[in-house]
Amino acid sequence: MLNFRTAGESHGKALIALIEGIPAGLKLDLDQINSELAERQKGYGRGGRMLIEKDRVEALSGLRKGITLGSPITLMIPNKDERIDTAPEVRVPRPGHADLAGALKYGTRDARDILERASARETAARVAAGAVARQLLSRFGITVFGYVISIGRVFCDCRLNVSDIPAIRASDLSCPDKKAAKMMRAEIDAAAKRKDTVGGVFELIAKNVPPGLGSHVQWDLKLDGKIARSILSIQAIKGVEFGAGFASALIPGSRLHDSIVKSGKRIVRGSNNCGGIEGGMSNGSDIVVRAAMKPIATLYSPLKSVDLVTGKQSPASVERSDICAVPAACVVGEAALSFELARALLEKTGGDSIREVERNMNGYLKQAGAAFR
Ligand code: EPS
Repeated sequence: MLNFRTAGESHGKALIALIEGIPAGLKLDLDQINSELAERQKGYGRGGRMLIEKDRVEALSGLRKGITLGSPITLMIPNKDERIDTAPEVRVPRPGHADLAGALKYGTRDARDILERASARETAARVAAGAVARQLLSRFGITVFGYVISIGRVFCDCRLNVSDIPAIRASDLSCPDKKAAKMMRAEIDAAAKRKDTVGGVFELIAKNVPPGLGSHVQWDLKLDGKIARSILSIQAIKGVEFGAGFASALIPGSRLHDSIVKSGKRIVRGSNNCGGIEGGMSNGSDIVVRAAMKPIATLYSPLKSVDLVTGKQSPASVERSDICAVPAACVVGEAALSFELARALLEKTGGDSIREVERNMNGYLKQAGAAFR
């Protein structure tokens, strides 16, 4: 089964992604992975760390002449800001971060032991793993992209498509609506001036996903459940919704559910309020997921906290951080969605080599999916 693990601390030697289950015979473009990593690093509102790092992968295993062998793939991203042994202790936990819960759990008074791994720096490794999954998906014509819908109280009222990807990438906020992006920048500047931080919402879309990925037969096999878990596990994500999401609760069934329409030989849907997933399975429509990111927990005007050594009330520790990291989280979200879709695709098709996967997929599409393509 396709899976990945990450290792590495924020200021340790490196971050690692270990990916198992990618079939043999897939040509991996490392430049493509690096460009995803660069995308994660950009974004208006990012802090000083991004000026230090230039994230790039080194492939340590799983490839021969740039082609996957079917064996575990190890990707390493070295940290330029490596100083874990000399970095100062963090004795006053930051509200909203993993500091306090982690310190209590591990019985330490130095939250540095916790934050080094809890840091969103770890998401660089997730993006590397997701970029590998994305290359597998593109063999099957599946595209995943995302964009920022809101920063703080500023919303972009756009519905974007694959043709908008270059404009999304060209935007420092992953939002090609120039008017909205200008107001988003102002929202970030205002937060910075107040010594505050700001969150937002991003939307992810997967196009050309064949129907029948995931399963209705068991709770933990449902595709929406798997995608939601993966996205909710991204640092600072507090909410996930599919299609009409929370608004589904307000709309009557007669208007919410997506009619099934015959169009020539094809079966198409009248709308996509379900976000491309019904009964825990992809239904052939675009998969549409949104995620809400809370504001970054490190505040330059710190909240009340307690010194874990003296036991006295004290302002929370201040670490170098970002004012806003929603565009970066959007890239991590794309990686998470890509990986879950690649896993679901391989669960459907099986196959040790990419040719075997293609053969199985083509057979399946001939039987069931052709009507949807
Ligand atoms: C991040 C690296 C971190 C932070 C941020 C994300 O770098 P440093 O802690 O050295 O400044 O910029 O992490 C957090 C916001 C957090 O709360 O942990 C990165 O590479 O994305």
